[in-house]
Amino acid sequence: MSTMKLVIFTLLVGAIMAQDAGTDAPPTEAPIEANWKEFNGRSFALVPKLSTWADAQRDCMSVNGTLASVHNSQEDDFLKVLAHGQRAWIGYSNAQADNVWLWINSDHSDHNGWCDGKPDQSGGNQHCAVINVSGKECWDDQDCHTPYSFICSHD
Ligand SMILES: [Ca+2]
Repeated sequence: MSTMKLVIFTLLVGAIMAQDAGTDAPPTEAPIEANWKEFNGRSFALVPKLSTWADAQRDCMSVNGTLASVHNSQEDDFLKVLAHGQRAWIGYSNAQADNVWLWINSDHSDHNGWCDGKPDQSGGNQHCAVINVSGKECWDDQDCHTPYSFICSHD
């Protein structure tokens, strides 16, 4: 009798494990697709996964987006709220030349939200833009290798 119970228990555990194996991506993998939020005809997603700027861009590209471009102050305000006031990478970089800030998706937007005195190239190695710096709701240039959450966009 106890052998029979053991067999049933084993079968049950096996069935539960088989069911688990069939579920989707593990919770550590942020489902960016599920996070898209519409704003004025564009889509943005906060990804709360601490990443370098390059890794963030690669993750955004995996869902047919890029790190976010920002077209105007309305979008800028929307993103600051979307990021819950926390620092987050956007797709703005001067990696090619110190005085030339470019959007990673080749947008022509000339909007920027730099904090007073920024970008400042502090330490000489800051080539990527982050929003919500120091609770000031504006942008700063930071070392692209710093792990931050990030915002993707697609049009
Ligand atoms: Ca800076």
